[in-house]
Amino acid sequence: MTAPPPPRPVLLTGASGNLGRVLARELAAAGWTLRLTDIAPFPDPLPPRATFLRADLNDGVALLRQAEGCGAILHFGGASMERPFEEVLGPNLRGLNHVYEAARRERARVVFASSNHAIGFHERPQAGEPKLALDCAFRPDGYYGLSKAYGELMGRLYWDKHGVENVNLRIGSCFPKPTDARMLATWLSYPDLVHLVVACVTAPRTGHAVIWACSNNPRSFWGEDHRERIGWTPQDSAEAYRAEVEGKLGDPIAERYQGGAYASMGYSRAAPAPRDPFALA
Ligand code: 15L
Repeated sequence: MTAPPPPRPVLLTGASGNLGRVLARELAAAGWTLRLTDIAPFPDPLPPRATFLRADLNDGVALLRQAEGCGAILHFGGASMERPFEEVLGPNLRGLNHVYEAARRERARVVFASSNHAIGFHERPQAGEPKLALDCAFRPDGYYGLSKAYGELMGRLYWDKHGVENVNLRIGSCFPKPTDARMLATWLSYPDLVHLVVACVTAPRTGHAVIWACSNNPRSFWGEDHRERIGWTPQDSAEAYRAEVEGKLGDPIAERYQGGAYASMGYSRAAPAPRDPFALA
């Protein structure tokens, strides 16, 4: 990483989760001063210059205190997969508002871990069809995806009304390596994630931006986005793992939609939906 550390500390929510731990380790190694927080204990030795506070995202006062003096908030906390509505509500909706209120007070930039599940009920593009555009409709594939759509819209609101800059990362599948055929499109490597977050924080101006956060995968479902604004070019590609995973398919509903298994989870239509989203079937 070449960019110098940001001048003000950076708050990272969800620090004890898989992506939080990667970011905490790598950003601290790059000389960043981090304030870490999570509802779960931090499982690793505390990196240099970092502090950790165990707190619930529902606790707005704790979040405001943690954010004091910070120049950016990396919001990776909250439910990170499909959960019942009541379990999503507190951390992902109320908690998100606490993050944005803290950002407004500190004039901090928010980097929000959104998800492909905000648009998971878009069909996968077939050969020759265009990739999904950034301004496509939100088509969440569950309560988790719905909370991510809400999070992106809150970013839109806080930029329009309060000038709080925010970058919304529609993360595909961020794991050490792809584990099924869908991830040939959606995989985001850990190094590409770290460079993306660095670019989000160090870019001179972002406004309200949205990024399709996957590696340089030729089979990606997604088209253009705001990456030029932040100066990010992913370096890895899922194609290197094609032979390992291309036979690993899901059920027909999962294979039809971009969100994969999240789309088929609890699916109760009597017949599959028509391809035209406006058809009444
Ligand atoms: C996500 O948003 C989840 O956090 C992650 O666990 C994966 O399920 C990923 O999406 C995915 O779509 O593969």
